[in-house]
Amino acid sequence: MTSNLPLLGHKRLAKWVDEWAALTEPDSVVICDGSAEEYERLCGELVASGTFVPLSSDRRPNSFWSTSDPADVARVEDRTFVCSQRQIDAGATNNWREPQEMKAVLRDLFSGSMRGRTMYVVPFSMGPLGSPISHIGVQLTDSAYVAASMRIMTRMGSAALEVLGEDGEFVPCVHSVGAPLEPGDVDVAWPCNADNKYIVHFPETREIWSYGSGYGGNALLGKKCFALRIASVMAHDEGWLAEHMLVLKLTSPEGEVRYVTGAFPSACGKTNLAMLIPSLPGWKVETIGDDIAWMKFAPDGSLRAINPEYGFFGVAPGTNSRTNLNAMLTLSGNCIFTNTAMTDDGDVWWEGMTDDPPSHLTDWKRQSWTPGSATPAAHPNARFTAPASQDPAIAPEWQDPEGVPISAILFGGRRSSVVPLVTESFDWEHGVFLGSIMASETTAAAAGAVGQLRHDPFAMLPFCGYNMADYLSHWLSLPDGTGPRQLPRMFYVNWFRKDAAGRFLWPGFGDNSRVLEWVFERCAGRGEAVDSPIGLLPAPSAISIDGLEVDRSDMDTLLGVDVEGWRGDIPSIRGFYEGLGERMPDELWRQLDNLQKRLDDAD
Ligand code: SAT
Ligand code: MN
Repeated sequence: MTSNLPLLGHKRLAKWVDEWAALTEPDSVVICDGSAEEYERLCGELVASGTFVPLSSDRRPNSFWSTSDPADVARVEDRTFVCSQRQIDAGATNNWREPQEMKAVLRDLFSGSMRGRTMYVVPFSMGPLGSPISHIGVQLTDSAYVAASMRIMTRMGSAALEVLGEDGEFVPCVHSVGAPLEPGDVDVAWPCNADNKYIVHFPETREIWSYGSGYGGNALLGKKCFALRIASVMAHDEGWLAEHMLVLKLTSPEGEVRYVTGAFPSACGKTNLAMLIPSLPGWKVETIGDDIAWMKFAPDGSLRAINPEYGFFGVAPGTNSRTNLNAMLTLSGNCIFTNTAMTDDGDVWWEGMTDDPPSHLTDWKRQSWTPGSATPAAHPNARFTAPASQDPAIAPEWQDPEGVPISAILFGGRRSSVVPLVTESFDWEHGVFLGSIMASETTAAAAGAVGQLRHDPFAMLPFCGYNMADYLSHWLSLPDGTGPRQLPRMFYVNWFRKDAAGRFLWPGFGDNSRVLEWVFERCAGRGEAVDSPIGLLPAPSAISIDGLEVDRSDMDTLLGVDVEGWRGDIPSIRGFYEGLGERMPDELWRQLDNLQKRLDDAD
């Protein structure tokens, strides 16, 4: 075995790498330095192995197209485990196994699993290097695709090792695609072990072991596994927040600035909202992050957020210059595309990118495709991996190690009925209640049925690394810190309301700035609100519809209280709360009873 291990001055790290190399038996071990030369070398190897197809240097310079095994296209929630010592600490919403038992199963699988491959040692910082809010991880992986992607998605390489020094703390992340090569074996373009996927978290020891998948959140372990599941546990224990939230900067025509976070489930428009071009004149939205926020209270009482990531792993289908021009510009080069289609002249294409598809494509299964074909050219969960720094709307302070002060938190899901365009919570506790009753129609971001309504509190259902009831208590406890705390206002939004004919009532995208304006005005102590059984609603005409095709009666539906609809939701919320178990906080049960009473009184 060849290796550049002597470069590791961190003894615990070197020992850990040695142990895993001995178990997984790679041909060689390479410590990634994060340099451009190394990235070029990795991409060259991926082209040689057929994983990457280089795109036309005129159309997408320094960019690559790849397609996965059709059995490895999304996060696998049924194969994702939280292995705390006690099952109750993983809670009702996580798959659980006794940690030592799970480790025994996985050790067998990892044994020899990197044979014939290189083990990359990928040091990375989640968050700006050296920020008091950042943390370091080190991922071992036998996938060059993952190592290359990690360089886009995280601050990867020697700089992260330097922060670690000789004795720094890191979250150990082990990843194998589970496809060892014996002498004479020919590799495939997308090695994986489709029938044996395990995405496993050991919250108490802050470890991640991932086996069998090479796709997205299953394999780029800094993202959902570390920055959400493990970090949510760290945040709970240490009094901060690791959340599935975009972070945006909103500037009014008068030049006033507010920062807003938003929790939305996967594939519900976080990237679009974070890069939005307001239809309202004079307003400006800039991006801090599009998927994850880490937040801590600063000594002055403000809640400070950083984006722990360095790139975007965004849903491609539906993205175009009308829905998200800034994303399209971000994708102009230096990107990896996975499971999109490829054009005959070496560019990418996906459903919704242009009004009419090209006359011929290679689809995500690498088959010839023509318009009218029975299957989509791009997989619905096709993704781009793009450097955040290329976003024309990236805020200058997006890498500020101190983070940005948050004034408002949005919660939202895909709800074709019942939930209004926007509601503000009465207070913090009611805001936590609104976050806890979020529900959303499922999307292609996770394997399984699409379009089914499921409860997804704070958009964290698949990402909370501990008992969801404890998570909700953690949110309830935040006002009680030592010293003054400036708590953000909370809003429940829904861009996805439809009429009886199935038509979207709200145009969304750039017009969501009209809702952001009201949020901004509320934070500034101005915007007008009216009381309702479900929360504070914008006063009629508080949301501008100038220039929209939306008429007043649509607005009445969008901003009205569907008393019967809400009452219809209550049994399912009760059932969900009951399912969360004995640790479910009394405050939220009381909130639910109060909502029921207010709805009954409204009759
Ligand atoms: O988890 S992924 O990063 O693959 C996609 C998502 O669910 O947001
Ligand atoms: Mn996400």
